[in-house]
Amino acid sequence: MKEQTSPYFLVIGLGASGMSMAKFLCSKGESVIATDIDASRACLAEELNALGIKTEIGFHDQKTFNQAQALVPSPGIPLTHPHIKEAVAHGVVLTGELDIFAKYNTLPVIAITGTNGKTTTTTLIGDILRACKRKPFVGGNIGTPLVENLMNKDDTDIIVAEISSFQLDLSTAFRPDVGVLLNISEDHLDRYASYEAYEHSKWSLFKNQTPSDTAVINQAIKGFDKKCKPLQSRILSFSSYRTGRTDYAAGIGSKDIRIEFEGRTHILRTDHLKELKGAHNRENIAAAVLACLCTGRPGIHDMIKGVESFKNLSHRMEFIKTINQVSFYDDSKATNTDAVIRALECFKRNIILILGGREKGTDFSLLCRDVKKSVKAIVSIGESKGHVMETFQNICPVIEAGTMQEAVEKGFASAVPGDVVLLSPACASFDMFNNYAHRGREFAARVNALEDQTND
Ligand code: UMA
Repeated sequence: MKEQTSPYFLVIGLGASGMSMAKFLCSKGESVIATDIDASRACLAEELNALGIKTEIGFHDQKTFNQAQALVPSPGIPLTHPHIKEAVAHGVVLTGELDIFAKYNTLPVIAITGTNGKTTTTTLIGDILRACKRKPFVGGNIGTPLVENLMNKDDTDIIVAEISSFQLDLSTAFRPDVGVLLNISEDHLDRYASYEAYEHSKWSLFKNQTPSDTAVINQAIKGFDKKCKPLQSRILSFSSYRTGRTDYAAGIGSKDIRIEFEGRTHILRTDHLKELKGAHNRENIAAAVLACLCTGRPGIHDMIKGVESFKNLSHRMEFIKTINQVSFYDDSKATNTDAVIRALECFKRNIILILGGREKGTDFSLLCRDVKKSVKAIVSIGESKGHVMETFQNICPVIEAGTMQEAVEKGFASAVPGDVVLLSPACASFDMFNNYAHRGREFAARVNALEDQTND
């Protein structure tokens, strides 16, 4: 392939995001070079080469970075990467999926961010809109890059986008018609200089909104009033009844949600929703319903049908099975402490907790109060074993396990009938697995193998 002389976009990383981005930019007639540090991505590079895209695989070349018109890093690549820093210092523009998507997209966008519940709420909004006869494209951090919709438009009439802080950090122009901020708690502190920097990233979802746009925000987020002040958007907030405030668009009780929207009140019963249990899911429902109400007044009955059709997602409090009256749950998606607290709240007691993995600046002590209340023993896995032992050894028995098989077997051995063995690790999975889904599948496989052994 000949030397690239014209201005080009450098797509960095050939995971889901980078592959779609390289193909999309190429389809728009842009010159593209794609690079990935991992030599095993060579087969993916062939697919791009066939489209005329030059690739640099198994290495990153500083010269290629410095001579680019713009860098498009994949969201998982830190912006402190030395090659990126040097190129930016040379004046190379940094951009990302959200801005490139915003430039070409013509459809209304609902964008959802938050530390936890993003995927559930994004899926739920998709379900509600479908029940209201809309044709949503559901993508973003949830798995399918947004630019995929620009390449295969079909009959989509609205975009529902799960957005991560990493994606927001690369955006200057993204402006969703409806932005949803579910909650903020400690996460990704290996990537951010401080918790405040992470918070700032999450709130930046609204920074380009105008008075014709809507921000759906949880009142329980720290600094809610102060952070809302500079926003230009119409604000629809949701809150638990218990706070005593009444200036919300959705009030959340223990069995229902009261929606006040444009002069009308709707009461949504939630106690029958088996797939959306817990206070955190009532928040997700409230946010989803408010976001959908902004999309052309859908009928409340259709919206309720959409909520009722929701099916629980894999690796989020997913029931695997019961063996000798011990229940096993896969909550592998719980990669931060707040998500683990939500999981513990669902059972309240008799929990054997499988905890640990690759830390992200994780402060395990945030779990101490809930572990004291509801956890009988911890089985610790992964790189964080020492930190887990140090934090919890005076609270409950901590048992170390080298593999997921050992973790499941030791968890089962510590349990008595009526107990729950819960994989809810509070950590990333990359020390032992390819991703959280791989970790969850391995857990389920080991539980199934255990059942076979106990039946022998
Ligand atoms: N790489 C390099 N150079 C480096 C480092 C990495 O080339 O210095 C390469 C790797 O070899 C690999 C690629 O970069 O080939 C990986 O890029 P990536 O980590 O961005 O992964 P993608 O597969 O592109 O997935 C990304 C999101 N990943 C992250 O934000 C970490 C996915 O979110 C998202 O679904 C996907 O784009 C589509 O939009 C996952 C995630 O964990 C689910 N998100 C975080 C979260 O939810 O907490 C934010």
